Amino acid sequence: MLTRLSRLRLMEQTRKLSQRDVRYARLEESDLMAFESVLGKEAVVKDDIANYVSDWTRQFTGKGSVVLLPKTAEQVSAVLGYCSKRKLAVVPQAGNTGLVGGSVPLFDEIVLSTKNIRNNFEFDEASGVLTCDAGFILQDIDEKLRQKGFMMPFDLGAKGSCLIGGNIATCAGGIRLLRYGSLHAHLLGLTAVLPDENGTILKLGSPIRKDNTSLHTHHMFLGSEGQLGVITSVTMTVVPAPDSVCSAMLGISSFENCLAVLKLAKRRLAEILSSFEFLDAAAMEALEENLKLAPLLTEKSPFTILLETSGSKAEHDMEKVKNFLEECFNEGLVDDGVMADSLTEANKMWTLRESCPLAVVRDGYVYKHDVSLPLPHFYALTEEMRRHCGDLAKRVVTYGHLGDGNTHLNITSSKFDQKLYDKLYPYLYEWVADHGGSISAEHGIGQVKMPYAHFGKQLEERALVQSLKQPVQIGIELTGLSTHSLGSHRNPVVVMLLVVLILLVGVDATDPVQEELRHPTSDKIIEKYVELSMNLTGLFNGTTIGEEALHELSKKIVSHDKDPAKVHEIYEKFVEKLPEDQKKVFVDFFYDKVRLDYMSKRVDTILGYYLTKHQIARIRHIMEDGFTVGLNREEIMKVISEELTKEIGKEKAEKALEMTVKNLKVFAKKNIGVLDRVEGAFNKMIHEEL
Ligand code: 2HG
Ligand code: ZN
Repeated sequence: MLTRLSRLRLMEQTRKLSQRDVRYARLEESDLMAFESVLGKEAVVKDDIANYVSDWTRQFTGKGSVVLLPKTAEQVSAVLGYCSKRKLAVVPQAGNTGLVGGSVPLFDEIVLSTKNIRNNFEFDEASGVLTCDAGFILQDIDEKLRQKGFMMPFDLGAKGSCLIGGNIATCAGGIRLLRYGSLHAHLLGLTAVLPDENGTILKLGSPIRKDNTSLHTHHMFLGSEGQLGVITSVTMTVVPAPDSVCSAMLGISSFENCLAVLKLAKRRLAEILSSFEFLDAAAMEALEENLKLAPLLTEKSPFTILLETSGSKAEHDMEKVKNFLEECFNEGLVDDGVMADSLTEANKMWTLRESCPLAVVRDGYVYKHDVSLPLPHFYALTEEMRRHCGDLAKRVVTYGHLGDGNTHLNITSSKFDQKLYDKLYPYLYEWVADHGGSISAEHGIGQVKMPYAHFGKQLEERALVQSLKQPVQIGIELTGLSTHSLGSHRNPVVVMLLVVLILLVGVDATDPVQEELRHPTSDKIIEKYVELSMNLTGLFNGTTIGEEALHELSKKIVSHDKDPAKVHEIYEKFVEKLPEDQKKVFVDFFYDKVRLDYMSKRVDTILGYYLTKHQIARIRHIMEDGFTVGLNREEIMKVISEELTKEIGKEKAEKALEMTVKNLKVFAKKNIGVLDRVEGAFNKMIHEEL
């Protein structure tokens, strides 16, 4: 169960998402005129833009008031260069078929749609290499290629409206990954425009198959969700279209048998196995009840598998599939099954699978999940969530790409239900990370998973990602999609708790104040603003320093995040204006906060060496709970040590605690009195929250 403090933390995160980013300028009439002069009047759209500012699920709607429709990379460059100079926020958008709210404005960003960038299309049959503009629709590309005996190596339900540039930006997976591999196996290069003052046009990679002359920079854009720049053209390999395709639907009574069938299919069908899709009984029910799509199997089975082979010789493939099915029946792995005898029959099978997203939406509201799990845990997640949600959920439905370990767990209710939401998060994502899974398999992070993006990821990896992103994000940050934030979501209670609790206290040669003021890894000012504001108001709660003044101060500090001299100046001006009694209170508390933030980062780094981020988060929850129910320091230490031992074994747990305590002791020595003051403030806050 989520504690009150954990809920507060989530509310804090939600609040972060609902505030306008103060770094960005507001759009003015003169900006629209500038866009019109670059793109032409018809490409600057202000009316009927509902479909651009809302996502497919209609769960995310931004306040953007203009959509730009450039036709070339040069036009994108002119727009981004202009926006960068003017500090106007932009959200890139392709087909807007995403399911995580990643391609619509968070606030009032300009939508830059790539759908009209579709002039160049070149395909070389000898090498199988395609170069085309980012705005081509996946299905249109596929149809063009099929005329020449080729096809795209991936396929997905949204093929009729998703765009190739968006597919690359999300690293789309789909139903044939099992056979042709992920887009990393196919992407050879791309053109992208950076959001800097020059609107730099980057041409990365090349159309040749082997090119090891440099870092494979184009692969950084795969799955980057628009964070790095706007993709305007793509170069990739495609595959010969198969001469024979065979689909079969199987009814299976246990999940264990589904895995046994998968194992056998990989062995017996080997190179021709192209899809292994999964639907549970709840998915079948939703299809029948909400879309009137009847099941194709006569028996109702707890699990349905849709299997596809793609090969070059029909008789040979058919024989293989028949033998395989026979073996499945003989082994008692399959209870019921049909093979498609015609394209119409195959289409009926695929309609069932591809209509699942629509079927669940019809229940009213859907909490969507796209996660990867090691196969033994694939369906255990569904069972766990069914148990966990109880009557709160209308339906707990699972379909997905079992062959890739990618499950789409869709939990429905008739309308948005805060209770169900609170029950689901962060519990579900913690469960996934704890079981060795990924919280985003193929749909990306977007707005939906932003607060959990760090689950299961090593601190060092996130730091590396951040450092790689920085040189690219030299101008404006493309918002909406720029969600892989490194920003800490720490609230002051937790920061203090960590220090107070283990109780001891240092800092090495680096000056903590300078360290904080530099904000070296600051990536989203809004997060900084909310965090700083909350920390300051929390810390000064009960003093004579007013909240308004602290919000104002936070805003100013984060707006000049990159300029330490300016931050100092702001800070000093603020202190100067305070009456004498407040001056002292502020200086003391402010420096305490800065020191503690610094120390807390160090502790995270130390613990991060032994624990994953979500394990650290859990330890923090335990500490909070312990404090909230009134355990003393020794008792809390004991609980933590037991919990750590459970997670990483006794030896490592002891080492992690020893290192943490050692660092905290040094801190205490160098910052005499800080911990006592913080402990006092912490106790006061806990009382107020209860
Ligand atoms: C699919 O595989 C898509 O059908 C959508 O990735 C998944 O609706 C979903 O959750
Ligand atoms: Zn999928």
